[in-house]
Amino acid sequence: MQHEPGTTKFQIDLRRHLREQNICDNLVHLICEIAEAGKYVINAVRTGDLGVAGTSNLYGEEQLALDVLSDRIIRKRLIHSGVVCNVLSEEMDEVLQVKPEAAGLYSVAYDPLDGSSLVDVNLAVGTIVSIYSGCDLLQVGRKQVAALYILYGPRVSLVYSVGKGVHEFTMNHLMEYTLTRENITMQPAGNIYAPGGQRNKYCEGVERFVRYLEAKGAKLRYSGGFVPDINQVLLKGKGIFMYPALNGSPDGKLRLLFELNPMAYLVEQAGGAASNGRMPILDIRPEGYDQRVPIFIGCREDVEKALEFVNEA
Ligand code: AFP
Repeated sequence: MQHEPGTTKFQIDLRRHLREQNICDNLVHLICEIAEAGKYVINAVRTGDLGVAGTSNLYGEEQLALDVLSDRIIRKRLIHSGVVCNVLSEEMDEVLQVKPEAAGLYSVAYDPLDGSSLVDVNLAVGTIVSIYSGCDLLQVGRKQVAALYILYGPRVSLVYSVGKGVHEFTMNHLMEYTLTRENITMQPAGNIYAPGGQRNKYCEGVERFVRYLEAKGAKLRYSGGFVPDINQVLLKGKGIFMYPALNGSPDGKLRLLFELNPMAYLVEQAGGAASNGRMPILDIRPEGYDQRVPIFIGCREDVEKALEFVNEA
């Protein structure tokens, strides 16, 4: 295959696949830039300093050096991409305006290294990205034009959708991505469940739902990393992840903009569902950048069953 000058096989694979989706060239470029940043993030994860950065994000969480470094790598790429209007990461205190105009540009909300506290025990972590057209980052999730995650596990994989199915690329020994799964689809129901949070703080309905799952033989699969846990449910095509409202934390833990909207977009594209217990995640109008929301996400029938238990109680 004749490579275009200045591009590697990796970009042609991903770039070519993106071009086949008949989307705007700026969006193709943006997703390729984010994918390219992933190469530097995985290098930092594998070799970087696990020490504490000595700073904290607006949630008061101490920022690990890797959080800060990953955030900087991705933000730099976005700024220099030339196609970004506004940027906001989970590690930033406020929106960064890169360009004032909106036409032909995109805004990006991202979690640079979700689960970073798991790196020092060598568990999988990931980058989660949500992309909107224009400058408004408080649009409902259904308005996303693309969503993706990069999973830094035994292998590095990138899963994306631009609204035309969900596709997985896996990084080879040359750090090039090759298409490994196309049009990923989920089964109506599954047999694994990932129960986030402390079970003794679950409301009655969620507790009864978990007992229902156990009674039907579902297996508990929970790593504490949102990206690998969702990736397992999505790629096995069966099961449900939940981080429900807890006694004392009515909004759960996970953040709408940086974690739930992009994952809900991908899972719905694969035929699954994502709800806060009352309505689809993608229909929630964000009230603020740091909004947290309870989540039930995975196979459609499993999510529907969860809602039955939650709303019955
Ligand atoms: P950290 O980024 O602080 O490690 O939290 C990871 C996370 O946001 C998400 O990746 C997990 O699904 C969730 O927290 C796990 O939370 P619990 O440890 O409370 O189950």
